[in-house]
Amino acid sequence: MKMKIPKSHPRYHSLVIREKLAEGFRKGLVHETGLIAHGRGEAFDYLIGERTTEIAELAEKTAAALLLIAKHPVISVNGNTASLAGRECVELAERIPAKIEVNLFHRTEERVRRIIEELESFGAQDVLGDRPDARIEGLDHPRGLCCKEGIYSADVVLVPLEDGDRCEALVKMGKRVIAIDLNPLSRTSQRASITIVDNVVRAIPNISKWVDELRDKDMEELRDMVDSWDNKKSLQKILEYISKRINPP
Ligand code: PTJ
Repeated sequence: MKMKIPKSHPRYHSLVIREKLAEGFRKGLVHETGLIAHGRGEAFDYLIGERTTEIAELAEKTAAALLLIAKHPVISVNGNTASLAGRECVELAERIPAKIEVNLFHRTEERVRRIIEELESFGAQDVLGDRPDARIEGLDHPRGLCCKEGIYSADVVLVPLEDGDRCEALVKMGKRVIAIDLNPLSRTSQRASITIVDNVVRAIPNISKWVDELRDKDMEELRDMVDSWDNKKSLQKILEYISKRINPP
């Protein structure tokens, strides 16, 4: 049952996000384990202060630059992402422009269809994912299914809430992977080309903001920005930031 959350509640924003996800579960968009994955994300969000850090802001800016220089960028959408930031993913895809492909860890045709319909309700067109005709190399289970004209041929893939195996497999295929993951220690975070340690709810609109700001820059400048990105260093900074919050000097 839907809960009405009073605005005065001290954890209002966090509860609204939870409610959105629960609604996504009731609508058949979110897998039941997506609720558990969200709990882990919430814990890390709490540790970073439930806001976009300067470190994440820079990652979001660099991600926007990479999406703008990409030849064939694709946004991979799963159940949690569709439910928490579906509209924002569609807006980002239009801005870049990029293709959207629904790619699920716990794949069922029914959930793929529902997520596509949800994205279409926000104006998305030609969402890929319901007729996979290729495989992510090295993943032989249904989550390896993908589309030739989408993830398979992409040079840059934005993957919010990814599982480590797939991220690694995409990198092995020579793609640059932008991950959004609140857990800086996850395998996804460690393997991605650019890791954004931020909530998908804040990260996607922020990447859109940077796409708008950077779109008139010349390609060389955007390339330099991307080439100078050091993902390991950024993850180290976020871990130092979290440890200082836990153990102030
Ligand atoms: O819809 P499906 O079938 O593709 O399934 C999606 C889930 C999320 C269930 C699946 O990909 C999964 O099991 O993921 P993991 O391995 O639990 O990883 C999810 C990661 O996302 C964890 O590291 C969480 O910290 C992180 N996370 C959770 N919620 C958010 C988040 N990161 C950013 N924003 C969030 N709101």
